[in-house]
Amino acid sequence: MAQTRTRKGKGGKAGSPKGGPFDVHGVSPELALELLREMLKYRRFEEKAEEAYAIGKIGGFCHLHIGQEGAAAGCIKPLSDSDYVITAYRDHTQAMAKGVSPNAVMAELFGRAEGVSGGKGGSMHMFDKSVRFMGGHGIVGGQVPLATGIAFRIKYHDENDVVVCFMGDAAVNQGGFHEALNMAAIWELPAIFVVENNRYGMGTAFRRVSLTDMVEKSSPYGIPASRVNGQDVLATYAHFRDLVAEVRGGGGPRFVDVETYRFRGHSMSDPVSGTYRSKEEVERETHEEDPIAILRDHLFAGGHLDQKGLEEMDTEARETAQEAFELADASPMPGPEALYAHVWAEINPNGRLCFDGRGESPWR
Ligand SMILES: Cc1ncc(C[n+]2csc(CCOP(=O)(O)OP(=O)(O)O)c2C)c(N)n1
Ligand SMILES: [Mg+2]
Repeated sequence: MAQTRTRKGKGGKAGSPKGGPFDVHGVSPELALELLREMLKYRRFEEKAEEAYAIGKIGGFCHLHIGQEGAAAGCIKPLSDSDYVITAYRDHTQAMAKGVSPNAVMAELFGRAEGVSGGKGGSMHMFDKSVRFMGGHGIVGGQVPLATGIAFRIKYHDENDVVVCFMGDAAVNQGGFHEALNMAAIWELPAIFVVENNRYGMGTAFRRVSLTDMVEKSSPYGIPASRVNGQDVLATYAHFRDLVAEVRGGGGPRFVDVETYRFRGHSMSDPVSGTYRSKEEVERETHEEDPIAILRDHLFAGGHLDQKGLEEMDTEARETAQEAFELADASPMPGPEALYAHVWAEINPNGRLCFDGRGESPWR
């Protein structure tokens, strides 16, 4: 299923918050406003993280999701609480979309004890099984076989959940991707494999490393594929709403090429543009294909949002990010005992793998 790119608008005009009919992909105005609120929260959070990195509060690797918010909001919103999400290292906003608090994500970025992974994971390793967010994985493509494993578990226990597995475009050339898709296909597992196709793996354009189109990558395994414009969050939401229903209904795995664009460099150490992509391209994409501006303009045009409403939403998003920054900064560093936590695994009397004598498996 191919979706066309969204009509571009200039936006910014105030309108009445009580507007006329709004029927974009069958999404209600209330839900559209919620998606805008979510995306603004992710955008302001990432900008705050960028700022914190620049003043040395965050160290090590840090990959921002700015520009790709539509993928996190649109693909995760249709899921239920008990569904699973797993992703690569560009994971801050997916963690928040699945229910991790911005405070716990920011504290993790700061390497603090109150971080979602106790300060030991950092930017690439957000993990919270209580909301079924299964990471944050630094090895390109490493999460794909894990997703197949989670989907196998769901089917084995005859449960009704689905797993959404995000990956970057570079992951589809990893061996594990192909093994994992094949197994998911033959066992008809409830998995949706999602490529957040921002066109580049670090400085390498996808077209330079693949002679075939992204949507063809799952065809050797018989997995139905589709493509959606990730900068149009309403189209993305509607597409995933339908896919999740099909997969939950026993339809087997799906593969989706979500077209998006990375507005920043690959990580905090890279420039926004370089020899691999032009300034003009970055300018065009960031100005004309910003998922937040596109949805804002839809809502303005339908009269469901005005400038004042937008500013209120934005202030709220900035306050959330600021609070996360301040709490993270005030949070203690992990104590020396953290060195020994999550190191040893044991089998408990119920035959389950457990850590630190807590009698629970990280996977339940
Ligand atoms: C197996 C493996 N090889 C190489 C790397 C180094 N590396 C880190 S990110 C990256 C590019 C990945 O690009 P993509 O999958 O498109 O994700 P994006 O950064 O665009 O979100 C590479 C090659 C790695 N982490 N893992
Ligand atoms: Mg990429």
